[in-house]
Amino acid sequence: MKRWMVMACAVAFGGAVVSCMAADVASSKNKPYEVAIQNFAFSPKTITVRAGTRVVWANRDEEPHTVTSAGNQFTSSKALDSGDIYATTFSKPGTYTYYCSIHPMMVGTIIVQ
Ligand SMILES: [Cu+2]
Repeated sequence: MKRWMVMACAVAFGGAVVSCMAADVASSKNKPYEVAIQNFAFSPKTITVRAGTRVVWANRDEEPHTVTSAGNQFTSSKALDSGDIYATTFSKPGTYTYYCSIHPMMVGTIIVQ
């Protein structure tokens, strides 16, 4: 059972290492959705998820970045150092835009259905 969960995580995230995910996958019918922060961009830049989905950002750059909600639509992160992860759950449908407060050119959108 445990091995199956680990494999499911690897498939869901394309092999990316997200250490905290096994429990979330097991306890939620909505799988967490990972957004990579790399090369001074959020990737994918725009995602569409179901209400109740946990979105996980992973800073894969060598620079610090933030996940800052435009208009305080959701709780923003603190500065994420290289390798840090930030996650929050989107429970209400809507369009959520965010940016990096250190590099405001970095923007992303989460569409919650
Ligand atoms: Cu940044």
